[in-house]
Amino acid sequence: MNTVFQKPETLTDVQMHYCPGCTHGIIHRLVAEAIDSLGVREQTVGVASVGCSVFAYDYFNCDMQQAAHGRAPAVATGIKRVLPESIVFTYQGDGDLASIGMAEIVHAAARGENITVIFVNNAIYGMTSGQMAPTSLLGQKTATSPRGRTVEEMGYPIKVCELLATLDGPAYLTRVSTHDSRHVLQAGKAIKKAFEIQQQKKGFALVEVLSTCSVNWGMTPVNALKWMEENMVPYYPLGVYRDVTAKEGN
Ligand SMILES: Cc1ncc(C[n+]2csc(CCOP(=O)(O)OP(=O)(O)O)c2C)c(N)n1
Repeated sequence: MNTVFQKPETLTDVQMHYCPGCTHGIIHRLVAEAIDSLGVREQTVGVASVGCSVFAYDYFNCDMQQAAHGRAPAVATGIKRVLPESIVFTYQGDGDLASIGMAEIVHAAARGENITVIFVNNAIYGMTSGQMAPTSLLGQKTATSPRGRTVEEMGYPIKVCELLATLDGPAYLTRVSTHDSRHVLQAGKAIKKAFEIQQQKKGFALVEVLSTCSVNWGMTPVNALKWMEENMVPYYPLGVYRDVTAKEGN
């Protein structure tokens, strides 16, 4: 019998702790598949951030380092500069990357650090039970915006890909989604490309992956996917915001 589907080598056997309907697990798998397919597991170092994915070091079967909240791009910068032949990625939520870690990511992108950033945008602080994130949508009810986010009180949600695209440093910026299987496949391709960019020493690559948080959104897993498609995708348009390889015709 042929094996047609199996766990990627870059995932351990540890059972993930994610809530039903959360797409962190799918995104872990896509990252692991990309590392497997490029054959770089032995030289890869992942940087786990703080948030629901804090235990990523238990789930990825490669070298992992834990960073303080928001500081993953700085930790990744250090690892990559000391070990330039390694493949270094960060895995960060939107609270981690776009709130406490905003300065870190902007400067790593501006420096054009040759690292891969997986940015999981679920529009909320998941781990700490649903406070408003910089990416929470207008009108979105969270623990700290119980009547819904308003421009008057909280300002506008931050579009990270668009913001980083104002810098000259990044080599690859793209936004993908996990709301259905077609988009999950596209997300996998983007994540693989973000690792290839690093392999080719082209510089900073970030993939923003729209993700669910059904428990803190107060929805069933199915409704959370639908809400993501109907509300997050229109505000956070999917697509490529920078691709230096496009100019080269690759
Ligand atoms: C210095 C510091 N401040 C605050 C916290 C509390 N904290 C832990 S996770 C988190 C937010 C995580 O949200 P996000 O990055 O969106 O990831 P998610 O859990 O949604 O995947 C916060 C504020 C902390 N651990 N350390």
